Amino acid sequence: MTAPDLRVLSLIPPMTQLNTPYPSTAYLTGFLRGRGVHAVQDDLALALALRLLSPAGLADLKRQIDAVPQGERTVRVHAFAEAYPRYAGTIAPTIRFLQGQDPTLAHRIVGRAFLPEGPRFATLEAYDDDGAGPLAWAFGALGVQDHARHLATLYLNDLADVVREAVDSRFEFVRYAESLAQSQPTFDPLAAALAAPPTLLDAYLQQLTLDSLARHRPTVVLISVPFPGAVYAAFRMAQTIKAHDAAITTVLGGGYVNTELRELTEPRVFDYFDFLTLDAGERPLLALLEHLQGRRSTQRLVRSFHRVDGAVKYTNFVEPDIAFDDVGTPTWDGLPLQQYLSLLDMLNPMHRLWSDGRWNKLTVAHGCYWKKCSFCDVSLDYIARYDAATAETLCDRIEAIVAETGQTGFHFVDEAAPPKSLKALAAELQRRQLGISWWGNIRFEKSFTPDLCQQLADSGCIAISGGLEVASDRLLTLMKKGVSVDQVARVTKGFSEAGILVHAYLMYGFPTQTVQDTVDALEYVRQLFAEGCIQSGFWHRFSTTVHSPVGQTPQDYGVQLLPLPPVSFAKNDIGFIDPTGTDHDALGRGLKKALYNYMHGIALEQDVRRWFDIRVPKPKVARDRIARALQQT
Ligand code: B12
Repeated sequence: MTAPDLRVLSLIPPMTQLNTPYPSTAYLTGFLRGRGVHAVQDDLALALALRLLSPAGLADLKRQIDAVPQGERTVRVHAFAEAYPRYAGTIAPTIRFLQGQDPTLAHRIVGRAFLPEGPRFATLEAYDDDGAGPLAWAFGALGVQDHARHLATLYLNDLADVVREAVDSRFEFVRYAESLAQSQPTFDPLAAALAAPPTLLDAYLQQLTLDSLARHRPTVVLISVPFPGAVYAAFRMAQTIKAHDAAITTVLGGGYVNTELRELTEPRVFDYFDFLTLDAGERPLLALLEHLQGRRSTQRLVRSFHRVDGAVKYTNFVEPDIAFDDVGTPTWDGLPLQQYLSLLDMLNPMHRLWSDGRWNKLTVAHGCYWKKCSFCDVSLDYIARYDAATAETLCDRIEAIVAETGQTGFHFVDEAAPPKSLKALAAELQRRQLGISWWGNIRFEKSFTPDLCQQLADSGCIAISGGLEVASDRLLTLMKKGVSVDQVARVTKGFSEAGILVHAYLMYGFPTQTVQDTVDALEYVRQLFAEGCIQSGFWHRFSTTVHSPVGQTPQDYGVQLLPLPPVSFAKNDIGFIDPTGTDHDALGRGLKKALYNYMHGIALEQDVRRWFDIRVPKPKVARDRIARALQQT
């Protein structure tokens, strides 16, 4: 397709993450360029953070605080105002340090006299619950750079607290005003927020949007909302674009739309956006661009919402999606790759990979090859439509991305990368001698043999995460996870022995889960750490979504859904009643405490009951259960 008259700008709204760009605009821009469309991109999440975290940004913050009477300031805000000259003097060098542009500053930062230290630094001295000791001890194991990055991250977190308390209570570095969009049945809260006078952050975003328009002079702006925490800003950006030039076509898409806005009937959304599209963006966009060129009627749009005579209309003229082999190579061209911030927030080794380092993001396949887990949105396209590419195609993409970005780290963003594809990919990476590092999410399949784990490590795999969910064979079967605890033990041991960091996604609160199940799950997890199978983990509280099997056939899981109010906007989470009546909140506290300590190698031999602050039964799992599982092959 040639489209000389169309100029497409793709934007990432605040906030997503600060260490690397969220990949949707890179995918769409790469795809559109491959089809001859003039396409460019900007990351306004990073731009907003850098605008705020600058000497001029802190001066604006201080001015706003000065307008508040002393007596009305919170303790944090007061502390910031007192120490303002030190913040103003340190912000620019600290940002440069976090961008990796001035590493020698680390020595001054770890000296603890350079950065002003607000309340967030108290965590360094605080004793963590039950035994881990002051967090500071962990720095014994960290180098100077990491230690300094952690301190600089605390400094930024202090500033984010001040912004929240003085300027905009909805602000966080990885989500912004999330509650206005997440599972919000009506548009009313968002509409009210959008009608309110702009906060300092809104004003910045407005200016950044106008700057981007001036730079790129687009005729079409694609705004991508992967998560609820990017939605408010997306609407603010669209508001600015429409006020600036109503003739610019605005389009909204991304993971949030694909998940939560499928039943949209709210016409006010179209005061901001001309079109919304669902699922993989490539095919709907081609159709839409043809429409904008007058070559296709609105009746032939693909998976698109628009407004007709004041009502929302959904059109899905069925055309096949673009095969994953043909979507082309994402491009990061136009994004300021040297300006992302490598933050070191938590000492959880896997979370560290999420927020630290500029990873190129790439999918090994579209969708999930398993698509059965009953807690997952298996009915949606991004899970249900499995479509793989050859190892040659993937390696071509990898080579092109390394050549373009100069960076060799890859995060494979699949829900669960397929073992067969990973094996072929590893062989091709080795054959071409591409010295990349990579990590991503997998399922703990039997097919990950120790030999395959070693081959993956040799091809550059440094870490994997996978779901152990509730470590209980009964519940793993009920949730159709397709793995057993013993199998997870053997597979994770294989990865660990190959030198690959293993992170387990853990879940609690699944339908019918009893206190005994939870205690037993923790006992398994304890043993997996003690036996060196896993090094990292995180407990998520189970929640039901409307597109998951639990949300669709709750009776199969022994639970009853709570009715939802009428929905005209977002629909996702849904409450449920579990007749088991287990107090998961109380148990969750114990699980998190235990895991935190296990990740530091602490108390691995002790009875798991010690972590709970409520009375719990003895584990029914034998203390050598995992050791025995590891002896079997
Ligand atoms: C990898 C991943 C992560 C990683 C990395 C996140 C990151 N910042 O890069 C980790 C594990 C850290 C993560 C965290 C979270 N995630 Co996540 N994550 C994913 C996953 C599996 C892939 C995302 C990805 O990179 N896809 C590749 C890109 C290219 O695909 P895409 O963004 O969907 O873009 C395509 C289309 O959507 C469309 N499109 C996109 N934008 C636009 C715009 C326009 C205008 C158009 C026309 C089309 C279009 O075209 C693109 C190409 O086809 C998705 C599920 C999935 N399979 O997509 C969930 C998903 C996006 N995550 C989700 C959530 C909720 C989160 C968290 C908020 C969870 C939490 N509570 O903490 C956090 C937020 C983290 C953050 N602030 O950055 C949800 C969002 C659903 C929702 N309710 O909005 C998803 C959909 C999974 C789910 N169903 O739960 N996540």
